[in-house]
Amino acid sequence: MTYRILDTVALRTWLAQQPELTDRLGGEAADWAIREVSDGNLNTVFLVQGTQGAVCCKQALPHVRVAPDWPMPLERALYESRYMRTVAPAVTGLMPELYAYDAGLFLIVMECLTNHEVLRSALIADRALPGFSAVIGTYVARTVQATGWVGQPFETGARLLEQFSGNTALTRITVDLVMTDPYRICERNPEPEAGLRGDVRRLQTDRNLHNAVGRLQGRFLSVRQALLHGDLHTGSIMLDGSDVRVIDGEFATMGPIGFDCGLYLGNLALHLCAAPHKTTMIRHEMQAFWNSFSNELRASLAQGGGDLWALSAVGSRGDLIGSFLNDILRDTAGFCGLEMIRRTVGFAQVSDYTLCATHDDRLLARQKALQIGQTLIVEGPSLQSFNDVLSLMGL
Ligand code: SR1
Ligand code: MG
Repeated sequence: MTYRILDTVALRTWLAQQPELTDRLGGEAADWAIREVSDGNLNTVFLVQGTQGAVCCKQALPHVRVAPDWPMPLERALYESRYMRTVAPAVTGLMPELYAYDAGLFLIVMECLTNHEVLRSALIADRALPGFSAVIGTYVARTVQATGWVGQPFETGARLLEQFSGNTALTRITVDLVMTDPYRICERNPEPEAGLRGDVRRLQTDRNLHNAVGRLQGRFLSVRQALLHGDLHTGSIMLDGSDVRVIDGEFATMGPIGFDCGLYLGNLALHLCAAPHKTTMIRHEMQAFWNSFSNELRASLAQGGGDLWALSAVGSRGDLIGSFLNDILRDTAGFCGLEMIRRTVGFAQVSDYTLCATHDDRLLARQKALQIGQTLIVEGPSLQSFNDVLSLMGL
């Protein structure tokens, strides 16, 4: 099918020609209820409700949806579908099921999470049932075990490198928006409010900070430990009670495991800055994430399976696993800091700050996020335990 941007009419026509999807939806095409629910920065999303079932359709646009002047290659949909196929066997029930991918339309058709809510919105509205972070920890540990050099024969990592190294357009977004723009004058950065200008100037001139950011850029671009989700923020997670699903794997790339961990924790930390009265809950979620992630990864690595460490007897592998997890912890702290800063002063900011009751509260929340972010970036390489990470966040 030749590429064209779908509206509800064109999508209905296309769906009606897909026997597997019409069976799933049931009834006649004219009876299906189709509505656009696009919410993210990049793509259009439609929910289609038939008489027997529903599907979610996500199409890549040739530009950034929220910035139409910013061209963006369509291939991100291919990488997202590839990511879903790659990790699905390891994370059954933790992501939507992929039903179909149309290579010409750059269209993903997947399970419709009708009753789920985006985690960021659920947190803001105080509707998130505690315990979601333990599921995310499990999700990250399982994707690492299934795709990382440590958990699999090296041929698996080599194949994944080939399959995902072409996802350069979205990796470019991450390199620019997460690791570069907040630390330089750049027209993509929104004009900071007056009270934040001094903080932003410091971000752009602190040599020590720039060296630490440079180190993290190097880790992100050269450490190929496992297949990352690549954009694991609280807007990439959906909840329905205790049913937790990870969505939006279009930024998938081989990279350092601490990147996924850091982005997730960074978004919880941002929520905490905006809603300091939720300290106990957020601290608990952060700890639950790290416990489930590190315990599950440690247990699976102790069993072996990869070529890495194959020489060490099962009994002595513990030392290597311990130092590997420490490296992940240090990366996690640094990437968490980068995420906090870019979501506070960069192109793609977060709605959590709308929780602040007054302008002054919001300014203080943002300043706190910038301060914690810088500390995590600079101190990250010397951290020894997850408690150290929590302490740097004032927890
Ligand atoms: C131009 S895309 C901006 C941001 O939205 C995505 O969700 C990623 O987080 C990206 O950095
Ligand atoms: Mg997204």
